[in-house]
Amino acid sequence: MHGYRSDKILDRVVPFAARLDPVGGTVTPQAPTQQRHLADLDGLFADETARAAGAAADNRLVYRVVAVPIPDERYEVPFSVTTIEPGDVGGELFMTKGHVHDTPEGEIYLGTTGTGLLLLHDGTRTSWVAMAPNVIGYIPPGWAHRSVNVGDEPYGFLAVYPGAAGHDYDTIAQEGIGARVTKSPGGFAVLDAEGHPVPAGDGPRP
Ligand code: PAN
Ligand code: ZN
Repeated sequence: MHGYRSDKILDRVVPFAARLDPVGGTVTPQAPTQQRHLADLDGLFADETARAAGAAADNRLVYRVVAVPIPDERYEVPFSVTTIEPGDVGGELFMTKGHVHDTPEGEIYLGTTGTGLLLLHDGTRTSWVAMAPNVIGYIPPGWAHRSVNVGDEPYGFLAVYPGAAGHDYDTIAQEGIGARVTKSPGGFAVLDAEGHPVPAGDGPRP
């Protein structure tokens, strides 16, 4: 029995309800939207020449993140909706930058629209899970994660994570995430650095 806590640090956000609009890809109330266009994604795709040409031509929006106004602070549980547009750069499907959490906190994704893929890497092993509306993807502690739109319509998902997680983008930028996802006649292919298919994750192994 610990009783109630009155620490100031626990009083940053008062109780509230948020509303998810899965079609619009928003949550309300919301903080300023983050947008990532081709021009913001230098070095992300294998074909940097095609990325730069696309940025110079129409600079398409690749993805955006709409978050509720909950601070990224210890004890909070921020959440946001990411929408990745359909498309590709030189055959490599539109994706997020991807990151690993600074502290090895896990995370939960809930698919809301379209079809996507949650790509995971722990520095040695690479895995992925197929995402769709009402599918819950689990990101275990310590696994880097990136999302990819593998369909013809926007892929949206709700992400919920511990506020102390922190976001490290440099590790993936320098070392990759173990696989790339490309268009293929069957839909998409998840290939490692040697061009071998990476099998999908086969479920929880507690
Ligand atoms: C997500 C991601 C979001 C955008 O909310 O931050 O999908 O991807 P990048 O952060 O890799 O650009 C999440 O995993 N938060 O921890
Ligand atoms: Zn994350």
